Amino acid sequence: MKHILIFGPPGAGKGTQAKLLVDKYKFMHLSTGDMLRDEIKRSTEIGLRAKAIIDSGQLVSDEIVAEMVRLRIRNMKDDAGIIFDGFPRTLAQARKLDEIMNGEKQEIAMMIAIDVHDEEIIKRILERGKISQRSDDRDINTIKNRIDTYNRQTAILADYYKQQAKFKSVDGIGTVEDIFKNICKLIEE
Ligand code: B4P
Repeated sequence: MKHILIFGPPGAGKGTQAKLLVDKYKFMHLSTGDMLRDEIKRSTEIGLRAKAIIDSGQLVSDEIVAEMVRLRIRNMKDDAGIIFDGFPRTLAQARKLDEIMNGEKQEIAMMIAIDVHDEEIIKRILERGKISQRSDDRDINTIKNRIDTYNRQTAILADYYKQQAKFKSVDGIGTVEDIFKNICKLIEE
């Protein structure tokens, strides 16, 4: 089994590329953003707590997210591996993930970062906000907070995986198909 982290700022294309990878390689798709939106839709206790946090552009607590991930991994069947999309987002989450994977006798194979500059991601998110139901995609201040949160709490994870020689990156500017081809090359290397 091959477990891969798709990494990058909000709106870099993590979800877009993760879905294509799942179709091609039959990975299990683990998107903490999707999981949290599902909790919100079902008005669960987690969902009620997460909504305001997501709408302000902050991160939901490490404990809540890590527990959701742990349960999901435990239910893994005979997938080819897991595509982690939007997780981990803090150092504490990365350490927790190592702990969970060790417990399952599994290991992260690589982190693939999608590089996109701020101007482009703001444009993409606002564009998506016109058609999606996502309230965090419509307000420019929320989007700027999400980018700021990424720079303060998440970007540091690149170093964590570089130290383990697991870090790779692709240019995230270009067509979805070209970026996908470049990601596949990294996976198949
Ligand atoms: P996420 O759902 O992970 O949201 P995201 O970072 O905006 O999505 P992504 O990068 O996948 O963008 P996409 O491919 O759709 O998180 C939402 C919130 O949930 C977070 O802010 C946080 O509050 C909370 N959360 C999630 N995980 C958490 C965690 N682990 N810990 C704590 N809190 C957590 O692409 C964006 C747009 O660009 C799309 O419209 C797409 O069509 C377009 N696009 C994609 N590729 C393109 C390309 N090559 N060219 C042009 N447009 C492109």
